[in-house]
Amino acid sequence: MILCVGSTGSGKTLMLRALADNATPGTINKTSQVVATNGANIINITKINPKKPDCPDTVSVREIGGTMSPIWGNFVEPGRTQVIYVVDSSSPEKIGPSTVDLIQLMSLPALKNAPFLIVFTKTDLSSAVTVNEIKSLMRLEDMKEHTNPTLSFLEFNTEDHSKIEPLLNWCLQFKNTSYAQMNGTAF
Ligand SMILES: Nc1nc2c(ncn2[C@@H]2O[C@H](COP(=O)(O)OP(=O)(O)O)[C@@H](O)[C@H]2O)c(=O)[nH]1
Ligand SMILES: [Mg+2]
Repeated sequence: MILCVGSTGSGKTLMLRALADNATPGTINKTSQVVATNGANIINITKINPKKPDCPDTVSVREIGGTMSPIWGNFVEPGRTQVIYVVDSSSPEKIGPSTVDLIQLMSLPALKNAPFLIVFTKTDLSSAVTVNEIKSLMRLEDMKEHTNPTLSFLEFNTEDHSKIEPLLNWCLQFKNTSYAQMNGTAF
């Protein structure tokens, strides 16, 4: 399962909701989500495959709130977890703590070489720091070179519909095989 983590208020819930709804810009209700996620949400993301409309591609993402960072590792299954790490590009003051949390998560033996995606959120805001600047502040290229070569990067904001598709495609690489698609052969 994909684990979606990052600091409180970084935009995880809205991003996952946009993926789940395949939303168009402006349709994401930003005011309804005023309570931080304290527990863990599981969101199913589905994309209809035009060749097989009866068997949509589905992947489950578990969101875990920023206040639970000390126990993020408890949700990791060795070899079976992928990580979306959300960084709020409009809050430079959170970049330090986000870097520390990321290093701790990445250094878990159970996540060695696990697929890791960093998503820079809220890039629509004028206060947002550029993606290149955050990458350099967090030394993400060094992490990619020395710690986890799978590390990849995307940006996301709720105002730009074109940001949904790349994220959706990254998630769907890890789609669950539905029972209907197994056709008995998987057993
Ligand atoms: N402008 C803008 N605001 C966003 C965006 N994503 C999230 N927000 C704001 O950030 C707040 C926290 O988002 P939420 O998804 O609940 O964060 P979470 O705690 O990481 O799940 C929301 O209430 C929105 O106001 C975005 O892409 N653009
Ligand atoms: Mg949340």
